[in-house]
Amino acid sequence: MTSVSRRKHRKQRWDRWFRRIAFFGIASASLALAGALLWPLLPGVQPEGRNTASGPVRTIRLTISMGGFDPYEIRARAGETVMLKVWNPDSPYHIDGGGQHQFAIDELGINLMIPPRSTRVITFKVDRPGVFTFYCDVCCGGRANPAMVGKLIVEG
Ligand SMILES: [Cu+2]
Repeated sequence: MTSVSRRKHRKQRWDRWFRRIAFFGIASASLALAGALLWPLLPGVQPEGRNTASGPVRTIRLTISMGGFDPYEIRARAGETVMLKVWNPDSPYHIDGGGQHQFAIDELGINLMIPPRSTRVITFKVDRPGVFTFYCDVCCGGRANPAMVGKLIVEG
């Protein structure tokens, strides 16, 4: 091998390496970007769940409408932070209470009003096990209506 061809050979090898490194660099950067964008869409991953509360966070979704609570029974564990998202699909033109609903648990000092066609989020922590009644008292006969009452079951 002449020194020229050796130099040429070395340069080719270097080019190959450079291309390989550039390829892996771009590939991993794209993967990282795609991951960062898709991460919040994965089931069970709640971007809003990344809050400052210590300990596990449980996200519960609930619908309240003229038909009542769905689900009407929700569960959590003592010590967990519960992030409750309450969706009210009713129309604002409802003659009964203007389509507004409530989510209240007296024992826990929770009293949330959910305007029509909107979601309200409340975060709370229950330290003790127990069965807590939640209700809506602003429509359809209120608490006297069995559909407007539900249960939060906190297991120890
Ligand atoms: Cu209601």
